[in-house]
Amino acid sequence: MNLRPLAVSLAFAGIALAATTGAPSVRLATGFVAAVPPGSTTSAAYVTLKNTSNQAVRLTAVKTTLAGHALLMQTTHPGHEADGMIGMRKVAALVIPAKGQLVMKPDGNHVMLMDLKRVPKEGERVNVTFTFSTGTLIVSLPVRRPV
Ligand SMILES: [Cu+2]
Repeated sequence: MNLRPLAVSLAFAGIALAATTGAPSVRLATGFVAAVPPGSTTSAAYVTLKNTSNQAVRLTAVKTTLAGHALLMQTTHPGHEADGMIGMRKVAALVIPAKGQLVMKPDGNHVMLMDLKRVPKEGERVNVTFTFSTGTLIVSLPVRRPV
């Protein structure tokens, strides 16, 4: 009995599995988690994500052990601070255009970190898991003050 062909096919199966779960066609260009004062219960993460594929990719969920909930949000009425109408709304997904990028920033799209389990300290790194229509990406983000 020759076991070699079986071992080879299992090895290929392993490679195929890794490719389908670990290749969302998106990479992190830059990003950070905002440092917040002691006692804070919310913070935010801001990332720039690049889509390397020829098709639009949807970012549908974010998760981190730092926070009870992480929500995708858009800032509404940016630039109308005088109205006192700066607001945020939760969105089901943010789209990264084909061969394009999604830029998050304090007055724009962001990931709201709610129900903080602890206050993120400036200089530490936090693991954040991004779920896309194409797969999952886990990144390590530094904690710093928003500019
Ligand atoms: Cu928000």
